[in-house]
Amino acid sequence: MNTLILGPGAVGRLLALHLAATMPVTLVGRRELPRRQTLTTPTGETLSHELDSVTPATLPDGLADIVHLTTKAYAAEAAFEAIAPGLAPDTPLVLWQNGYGVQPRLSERWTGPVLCASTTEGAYLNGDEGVVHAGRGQTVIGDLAGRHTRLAEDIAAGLDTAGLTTVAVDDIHVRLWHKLAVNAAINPLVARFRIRNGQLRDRPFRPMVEAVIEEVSAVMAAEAIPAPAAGWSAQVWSVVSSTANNRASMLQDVQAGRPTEHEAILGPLLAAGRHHGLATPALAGLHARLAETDSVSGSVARQ
Ligand code: KPL
Repeated sequence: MNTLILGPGAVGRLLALHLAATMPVTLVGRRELPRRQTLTTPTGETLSHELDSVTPATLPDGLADIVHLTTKAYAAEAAFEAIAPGLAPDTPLVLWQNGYGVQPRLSERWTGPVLCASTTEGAYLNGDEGVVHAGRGQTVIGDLAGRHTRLAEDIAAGLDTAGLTTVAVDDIHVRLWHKLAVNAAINPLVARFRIRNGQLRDRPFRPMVEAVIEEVSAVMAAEAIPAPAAGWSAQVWSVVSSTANNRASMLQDVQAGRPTEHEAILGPLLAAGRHHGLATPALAGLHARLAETDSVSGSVARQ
């Protein structure tokens, strides 16, 4: 089973280096990477594999039996469009993006089965040569219409055998919204104020988080997304505590002058709020602020 990993960032290379022990894997990115890639495990061991690395222009047609799309949310559709003409129309596609936007759109558009994955695995890149698996997590996988249960189980079993704890679920839509809700309460604020997650517990940030949670809870209730067992507030504060020392992904993006995933994370909440006639001033303020930051860093990057 030839596996394509489209988007060789941290999650992409984490997948590639796990799967490479069990099947042929090709990385597809904007530029070719060194063939020898190294995985540093959470216990500090290093494992190396030789991986093929190509660009969309040098990818041979018909190579993929399955595609894992692991780009950032804002880059996913363009990246997929660049390789889609060379894929068999029934090729399974697995989406690993944050937020909720790419998933319904590509599920609608792609001719083959589309699955969505949501993961709490922690990883960061170690330059061009490899990836550090910083903390073990869990991955869930399923499709939005519940039509590909068997395929989700097979892919989950393959990832699990490769060493990434994964289960197939029949409520991936709810799982994606839950992750989005927690991300919305943490990521935009830490990116806006350039702080680590744990600092959200202190003044003046705590009431800002509470204001976001209140808006998110109202939107989730209106969308009929069930709250986590402990409630939204407890869920968010528990993630803040367990990731207290993290520089969240959106903060890392802002600090590196990269675009953020604010549209994928806040956009669906704002759209759902509008649809249900709910006021979401805290979410709207964060969205506007991050859009401004993105356009400034974008214009600096373009100079
Ligand atoms: O998933 C995360 C991220 O960094 O994107 C959180 C939950 C905010 C942890 O840092």
